[in-house]
Amino acid sequence: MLFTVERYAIRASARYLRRCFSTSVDVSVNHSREVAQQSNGSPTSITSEAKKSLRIAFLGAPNVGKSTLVNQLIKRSVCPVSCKVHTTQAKAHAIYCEGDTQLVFMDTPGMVSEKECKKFKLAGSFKADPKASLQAAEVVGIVQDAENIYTRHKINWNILGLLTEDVRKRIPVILIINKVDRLKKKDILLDFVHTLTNSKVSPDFSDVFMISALTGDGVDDLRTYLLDSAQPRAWEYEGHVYSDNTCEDIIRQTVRAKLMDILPNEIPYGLQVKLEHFDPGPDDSIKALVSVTCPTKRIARLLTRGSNNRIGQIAVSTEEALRHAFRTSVRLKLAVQSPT
Ligand SMILES: Nc1nc2c(ncn2[C@@H]2O[C@H](COP(=O)(O)OP(=O)(O)OP(=O)(O)O)[C@@H](O)[C@H]2O)c(=O)[nH]1
Ligand SMILES: [Mg+2]
Repeated sequence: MLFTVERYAIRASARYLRRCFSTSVDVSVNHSREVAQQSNGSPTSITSEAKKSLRIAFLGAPNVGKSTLVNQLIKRSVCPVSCKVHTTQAKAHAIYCEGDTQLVFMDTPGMVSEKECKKFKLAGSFKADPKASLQAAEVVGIVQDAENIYTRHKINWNILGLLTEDVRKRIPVILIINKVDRLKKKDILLDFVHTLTNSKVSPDFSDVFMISALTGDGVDDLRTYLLDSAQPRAWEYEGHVYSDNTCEDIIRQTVRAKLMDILPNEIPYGLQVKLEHFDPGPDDSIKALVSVTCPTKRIARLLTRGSNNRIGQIAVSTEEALRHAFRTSVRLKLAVQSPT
């Protein structure tokens, strides 16, 4: 172990306390005209010998906040986020450049067992993608949900299964305790971090971070740590690229995530979301038409009728997220379809 538990618990808590008195990351929507351009760094002026890079995979149980964290780290909402499980269905790269350094974050679907995969009829990517991301990673971040009293003190078994001896020797593993904003008593936090780091089955964590991906608390520290850990190497992506997904994928996934946020129970999992029309204008603005096909008329009515105008709310919140992703003006139309 690089640090004793006590030492890094103290370091981590000091970091946490410091953050409690500092201002949080600004995640306000930026309307500047900038599609597929990083706002920071000027890659063309950096020689390839001076460049540094790091690939980071995030693993965690479903809904712990992996995608929220990736979005905060790259300062764009490119990964779909919702309050329900299984929002992320396949791995995606999100890229952040600062000065001479490029960080490639790998967002992954929440870890599930073979049994859960079969039970919920999940795509093969739920099993394959965390493993593939781990293979490609140079640092792995295990994300734990501080709010979940049932799971916060133990590392998910499916993750432990992937962290073989070989992987543990090859890749530094960091522990990321997320959703600390949900804890009223901070001593609870130190208690379960102590349990996690002392557990015989846990890997030897290189460091521990206590963060809130939602408010941005602690995320700057994590980003700085990763920037400092980057290796001299050519960049994997050109400096203007911030996702390996297309704009079309990001639009479709964001609509799906907003449907998951607003519709109850299992309903959103049965909807088909399709990008029908995508029109990037000459002024960099984006117009898009997305169809949402419902399995029954009743579900279509749930979206379109009633005083709460669910489909209108979804359009507004999707546009907001997409403006934050693309940093340009976005006009979105949603068409609800049902069987005739
Ligand atoms: N209070 C609080 N909520 C958070 C935080 N981070 C994420 N969330 C919320 O947790 C929920 C799940 O976030 P996601 O980022 O979609 O989680 P995920 O781990 O990517 O989930 P899957 O892709 O389904 O595995 C969303 O409602 C987020 O707003 C946090 O730091 N604090
Ligand atoms: Mg996710």
